Amino acid sequence: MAGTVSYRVEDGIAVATIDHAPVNALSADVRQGVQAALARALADDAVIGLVLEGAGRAFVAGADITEFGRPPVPPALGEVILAMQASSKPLVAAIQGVAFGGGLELALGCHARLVGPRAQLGLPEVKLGILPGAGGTLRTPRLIGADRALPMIASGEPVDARRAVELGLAAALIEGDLLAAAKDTVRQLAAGPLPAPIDADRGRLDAPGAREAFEKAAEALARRAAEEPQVAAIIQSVRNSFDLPMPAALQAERDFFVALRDDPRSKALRHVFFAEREAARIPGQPKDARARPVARAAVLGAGTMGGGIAMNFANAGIPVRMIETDAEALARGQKRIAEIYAVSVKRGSLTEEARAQRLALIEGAVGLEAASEADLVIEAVFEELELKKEIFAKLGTITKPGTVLASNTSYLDIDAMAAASGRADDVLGMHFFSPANVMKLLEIVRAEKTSPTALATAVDIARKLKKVPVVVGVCYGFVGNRMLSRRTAQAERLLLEGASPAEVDKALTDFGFRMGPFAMADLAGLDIGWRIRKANGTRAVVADALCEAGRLGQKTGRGYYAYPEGARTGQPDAEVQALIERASAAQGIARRQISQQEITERLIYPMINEGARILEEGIAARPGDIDVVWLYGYNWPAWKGGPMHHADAVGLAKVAERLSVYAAQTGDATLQPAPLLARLAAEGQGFSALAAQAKAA
Ligand code: TC6
Repeated sequence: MAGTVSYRVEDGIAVATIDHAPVNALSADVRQGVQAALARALADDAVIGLVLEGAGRAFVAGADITEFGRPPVPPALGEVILAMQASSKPLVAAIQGVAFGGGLELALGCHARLVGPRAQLGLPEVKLGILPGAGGTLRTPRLIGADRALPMIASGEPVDARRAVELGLAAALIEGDLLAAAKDTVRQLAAGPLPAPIDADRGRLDAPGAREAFEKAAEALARRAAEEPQVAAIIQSVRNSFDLPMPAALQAERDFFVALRDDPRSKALRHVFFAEREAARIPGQPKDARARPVARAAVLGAGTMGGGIAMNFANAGIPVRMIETDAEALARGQKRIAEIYAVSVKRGSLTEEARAQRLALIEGAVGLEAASEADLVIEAVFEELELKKEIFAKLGTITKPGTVLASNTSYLDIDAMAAASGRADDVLGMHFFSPANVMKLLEIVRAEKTSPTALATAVDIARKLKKVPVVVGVCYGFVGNRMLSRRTAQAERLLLEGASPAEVDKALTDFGFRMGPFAMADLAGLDIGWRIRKANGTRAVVADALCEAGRLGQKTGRGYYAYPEGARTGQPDAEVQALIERASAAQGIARRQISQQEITERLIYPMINEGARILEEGIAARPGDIDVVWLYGYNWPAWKGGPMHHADAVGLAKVAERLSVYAAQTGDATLQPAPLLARLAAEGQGFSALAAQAKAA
């Protein structure tokens, strides 16, 4: 028997323990092990039944996702479950932790399920672009009703132990000795006629009104089903449980599973799953680096960003001081936070009690000295390097030794701030994305002298704030904004060459972004970029002209689009078109019709090219880190896996070839394929080859 499933007999009852760290995923040897344990229990006349349990934190976290890209190794999970259902002796699942996906399906192959207080049961496959492929869409409806099963499978959200019992997924919640209770259940079941397995009767499918209730639940998912193929397949498969005999329904479910698993969209979602976890490993970090505790934090600046950052701490239950230079600015910031929480209460996503608790955790203060007791200070003042250096110099003297000093700058040089502080090892960047209380990405910028302890502290606190941290190096704009600036430049250039703002935006929304760059700029305010360009002495002729004309975006009712009477969706504006045409003429650019394909490639490929430079310079450690930045900081469509994964899916040779064409066409040397991109393309490799190398190292 495989070593990942151990087998023992206690008091005439067999106990099979799945022990396959870290999460007992159902790899081939686990499936073989369960099958062998069952055969052994059946063959032993002294054994009356079998308990299936998981070692460690998880019962079984599901299929082994790493196996999905490889040739299948028997037995398939579905076969194991059918063999379990055919057992002549009772099988009981003792679920102490997560039973997800194939793990829950395995448990549904048993005659009974008992849960411990920390159990979580769920079918999260939808999040990976697939559906439960071993009977989950068919057995869950029989057990708990199709109208309840469908939302559970389509959301992928787990239920806790109590809810699992309420729903009928599990027989009982055991607060005490779970294994002893499971053995008792085996004894009880062995004493009477063996209960029929789930497949043997239609269960709740035949309850009065079951079909109508299911169709109503399906209707509520119509919009998602149109966009996400796995949701459409889930609905159809659950419907099959009414309409098809079990063997045919199982086959149809399996066919859906295989087709979805092999779809590039699921591959992208699986890539994201692993990239996010890989990003948590900090390259070059010594093993003994420990995070310092952060009992209190301070945020400098009560603007939109500072306020959003302070809210993160309050939401995580950590006291935070929000510090301003004058009482008025502080009051404005506090008012804004109170308003945001009030909206959450009104929407029902926050209780009145939680609102009061959170507000109480944010203490307003005036003057930098108020930061002196904090364990972590995050500076979120104006983007002016001199001002920031001054602040860091003061922080270096007034804060306790070991206090982590972070800047939320989007672009500026953290090394310069570190030098000014006089204690560079405590300094790093913590770059939040707007709105800071919502967006999950946190770029953690490791400066030249940042200590492993400071870095570990920042990553640890990021997790406590429920952010997705990605460690990056110092450069202008770090990973996200540096790549974004390439896209922004091309978007502007495309306007001058003949595209309209609406055409550019449509290319990106068709690609899968929720918003195009110009609609986004209008929402954020055009003056942000204008201020940065002025500080850098750079220009963007169309954007600058719009700002000079007072068109600052939605807040002024006019930007790239017109927003009559506070409309939130912009309308094309002839004045903007005329302004762009004048700018083209002034630059001597002949306007032409530009295809959507060219627009899309010219927005996306230069970003990929910049990503290659970022990798080459070591600013990001792995291509997956860049993907995580784009997914969680800029709403890159998850089913396209991030820019670097997308590049691999397209093929680097094609990306390099198109970039060369556009470089020649526009005379823009930055569009020339970056050396790393050119090399990988010539070798027929993808960025994923680098990921594999990084992992091996
Ligand atoms: C399915 O079941 C389909 C069935 C149809 C069959 C026909 N496979 O998240 P963590 C690794 S689809 C392989 O950091 P946590 C993970 O990569 C599957 N590996 O820990 C990481 O490895 P690393 C449906 C997996 O405590 C380590 O485990 N199931 C799998 O915060 C720890 O993970 C799911 O979608 C896996 N299935 O959370 C469940 N799961 O250390 C997905 C985890 O080398 N998993 N790993 O980086 C989860 O939701 C969470 O991992 C968790 C543990 C709640 C199980």
